[in-house]
Amino acid sequence: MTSLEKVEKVLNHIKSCSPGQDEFYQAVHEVLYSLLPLLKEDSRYFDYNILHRIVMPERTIIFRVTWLDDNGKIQTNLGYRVQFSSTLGPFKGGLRFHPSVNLGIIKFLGFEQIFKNSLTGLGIGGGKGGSNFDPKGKSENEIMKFCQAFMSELYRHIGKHTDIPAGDIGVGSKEIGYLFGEYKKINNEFDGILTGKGVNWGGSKGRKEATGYGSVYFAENWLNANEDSIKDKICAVSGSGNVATYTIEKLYDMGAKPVTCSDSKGTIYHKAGIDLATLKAVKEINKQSLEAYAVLHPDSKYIPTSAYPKDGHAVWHIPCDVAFPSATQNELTLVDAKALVKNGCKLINEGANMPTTPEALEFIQQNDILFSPGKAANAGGVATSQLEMSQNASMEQWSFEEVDIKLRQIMRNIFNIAYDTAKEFDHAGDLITGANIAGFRKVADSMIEQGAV
Ligand code: NDP
Ligand code: 2IT
Repeated sequence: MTSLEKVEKVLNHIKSCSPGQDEFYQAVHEVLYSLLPLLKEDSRYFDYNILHRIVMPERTIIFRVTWLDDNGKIQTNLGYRVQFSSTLGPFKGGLRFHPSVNLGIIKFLGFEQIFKNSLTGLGIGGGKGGSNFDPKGKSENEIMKFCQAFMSELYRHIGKHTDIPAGDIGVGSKEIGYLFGEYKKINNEFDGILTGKGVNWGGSKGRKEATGYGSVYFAENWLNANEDSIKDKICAVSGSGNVATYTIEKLYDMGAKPVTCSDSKGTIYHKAGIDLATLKAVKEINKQSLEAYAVLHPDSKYIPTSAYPKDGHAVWHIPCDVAFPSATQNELTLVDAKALVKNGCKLINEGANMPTTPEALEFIQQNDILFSPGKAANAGGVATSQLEMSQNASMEQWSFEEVDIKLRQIMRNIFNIAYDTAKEFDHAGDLITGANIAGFRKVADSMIEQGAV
């Protein structure tokens, strides 16, 4: 059997034993195919059955979360924690609270997290969790009640040497606070079992900003390698949550001009440049739709989803030099990729996890445009989470500047390893291949060293 046939066999196997998990198949498909140059030259990965093992979570926990809403009614949601790989360290990865969450989505995120965490060069395994709970339209009290109910089951599966969750979509410092409080109450222990904590009670300075800042540092490295820089670039950013907001903040800091942001209801195009203070006030503080931004800035344009191009997203049809998809999976389609290329975009830098569809990726690879895969470009968040764990373990708190210097260095290292590995396998400039092989090789070699477990 050829390497390709063996890869196809693994893919068919996961489809038959875990039906209906499209996002998970998508993530596995992308990673496994890009490993072919490595698999062809090193048969050990087949001899030790690494592919079949690595696509299977070490442990999958699904649980019921029951809580009381403000009317005293009993509500129920599903909770998940997929502990994918502890080869390089304790399971590590975020929690997502969004109505679209299901096992396939948590598995795709957990699978990506294995290789992302490996690329950081830090000792962290991969995992992900969350719930189909929708925080939108819930009162503060209901969010707190839900978080407490979620932790009343999750607590028995996590620990500072076992599994350390953090935030993701719908889970920010507020939710982490409620989750932490409940864990502490149950265990009677003040422990670093979550990251993204408040800076007054064990959180790291710079963690909130880290994913967005890191994404821009990654883009800068990629542009520098092409004798260019982010300075003066017109940038299209999607999303308006944690990653998008701090991407926009860092873009201004480095002399670029972000002109867009978006949410689940629409897109803002502000040619003069997104007003960061308004964006934070509308989304972070008031939790409004971006329509409110356009009211405050009549020179900006609001495009509701009903006016999006067919099979596309308005944000990618606005001319830009660099695109930062920073909202969610599959938010940049073939139609969008064609518009970006047509408008002369130089770089697509993934801040979100798997925002680009497979068809869009294929088109991008056939065209003269730089691409940064999310598992490399958005790794600054989880890397800074590990810096938080390190501070918790030593009972220290580092300054914002210290954390930022380390983050910049980590992003440079990730870029270098993805870039050099692509070259090593005759795929110069293809950071998808470079990041996947580099991330995989370290985990797979370590699995071989740790035996059949
Ligand atoms: P937030 O919850 O802070 O923000 C998410 C943003 O994306 C919001 O603007 C939201 O719009 C929008 N969004 C979410 N789902 C959809 C959807 N189905 N369609 C359209 N828009 C959507 O999340 P984060 O900023 O933390 O996460 C953004 C992305 O970055 C995710 O892919 C996440 O996995 C990834 N990521 C996050 C990291 C982190 O540290 N937080 C680290 C690495 C990656 P609305 O406000 O209308 O809901
Ligand atoms: O996708 C991600 O890397 C995150 N949501 C952050 C995970 C973490 O543990 O900080």
